Amino acid sequence: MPRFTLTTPIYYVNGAPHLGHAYTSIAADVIARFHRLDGHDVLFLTGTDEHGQKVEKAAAAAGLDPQLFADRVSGQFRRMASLLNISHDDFIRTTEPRHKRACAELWHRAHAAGAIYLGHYEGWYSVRDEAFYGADELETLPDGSRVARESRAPVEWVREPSWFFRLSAYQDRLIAFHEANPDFLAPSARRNELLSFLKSGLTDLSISRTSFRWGVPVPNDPDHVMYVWFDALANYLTGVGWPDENAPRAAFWPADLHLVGKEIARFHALYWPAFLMAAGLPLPRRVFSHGWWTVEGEKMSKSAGNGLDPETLVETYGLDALRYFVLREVPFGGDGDFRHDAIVARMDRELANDLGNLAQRTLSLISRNLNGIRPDIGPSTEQDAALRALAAALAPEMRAAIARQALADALEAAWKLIRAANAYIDHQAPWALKKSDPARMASVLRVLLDVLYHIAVLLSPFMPDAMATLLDQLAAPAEARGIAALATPLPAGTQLPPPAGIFPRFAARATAQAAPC
Ligand code: ME8
Repeated sequence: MPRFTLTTPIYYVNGAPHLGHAYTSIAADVIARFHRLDGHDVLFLTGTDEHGQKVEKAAAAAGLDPQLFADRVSGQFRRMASLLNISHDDFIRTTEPRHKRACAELWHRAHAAGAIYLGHYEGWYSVRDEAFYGADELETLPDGSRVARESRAPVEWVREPSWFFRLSAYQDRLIAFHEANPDFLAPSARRNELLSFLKSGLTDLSISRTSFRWGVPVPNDPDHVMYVWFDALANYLTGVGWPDENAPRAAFWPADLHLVGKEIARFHALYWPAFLMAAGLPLPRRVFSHGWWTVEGEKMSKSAGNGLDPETLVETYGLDALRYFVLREVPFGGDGDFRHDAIVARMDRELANDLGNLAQRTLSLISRNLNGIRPDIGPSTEQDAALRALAAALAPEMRAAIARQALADALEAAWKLIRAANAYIDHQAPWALKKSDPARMASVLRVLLDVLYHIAVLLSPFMPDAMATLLDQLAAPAEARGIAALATPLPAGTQLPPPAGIFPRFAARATAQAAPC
């Protein structure tokens, strides 16, 4: 069985989860579910990033020991995953012993390869971004303080002994790697940015700190803790059981896909490959960096405290509508602004009208006119064949889109079929055929059932609960819910359950509350 390993970033525990984190997790979940549906052996990793000065400071501000603080916030991320129906196989916490072991081993190997040396660090550091900045990346404010130009985070001058990673020595290999693997970092605009950064020259990277304690200790130098990104990136190895070569998941490395937000593309497409090269480990196959959600034009962030709460969003719109909307509204890779009217419009127009009505009309005609019995496949007209061909093309089309992480394109392919099926039902008018041509009515309804079957299976990664309900209504047995099963028509003669609506209009959602934005 082909394997597929994918990851989300591990989220910092310095604040509560918001829509931005939900977004990456939902996108990764859709990709993981699609691969499982396609018969792959999937390893889907997520988790929390719990070390660093930012967490130490947030814990102090909350009056808590950092571990207790991390336990609490990590628990919130775990609950977010469960609320969003995220089907991860593991949840990695960087404070776990298995992770500290992986970090120490990665360090050892890079050190043994001569890629790590002891020096002094001096420079501008932002606690909030956990990053060092060059003077050219800063802006001086009227009060004389400095901030990082892009993130607006304050920076401070830091001087301390530090272990360095010899990043400069990897510059040529990294350039050669990116040139030989043009699909490694997507979308391509980010790759171009990265290549010009790479070609402008790399300086060695400070990878340890002595100014705070909350981190993984540096092997053989306990005054130092590891730089949080060295620690964090290693989580992907922790997740496959590394360095245990006999770990049941050892064969799941290298990862096929790291999904990340655009602000951390550089860490994943530059530092991470360099660390792995130093340790003599295979590199991941792809990094896809998506865009940012804003609320009223402002980037959501834990530091700014303007994040939309995933729980409120789920209560207001329903989980599957939220999952659908965030992936449909914005081409994956681009930025989006979350607007209440936009999600309501899509719920009503696309979910309730286009898909909900198609299912409702088909299933209630079968219930009323055919006693709810699944009809046989009849003689095929040209229109029947055209619609069936469109349905049969959906799986390969969605598979190709998902392989490029073009999640909105995958949804558009499904909607092309849904719109064609709506045009077909209007044109064939099966409700008018009951007396004049009942055999043709049954054939038309059977074509529509088969289209709904394809749609329900192929949209199930996006909307697992709603599509499971639709598959129940189609009486599709559990073993007929994968992509390979679509090649075999469901047998005629099965009794379908009484039809019930799948997607209520927004106004009809009994639990609808005040809009969160
Ligand atoms: O960066 N829009 O953690 P983090 C879209 N711990 N996605 C967003 C978003 C927004 N407004 N805000 C956050 C870290 N995200 C590190 C990662 S990985 C080895 C270490 C998503 O809690 C997006 O995926 O700041 C982004 O990259 C991630 O959350 C950052 O989460």
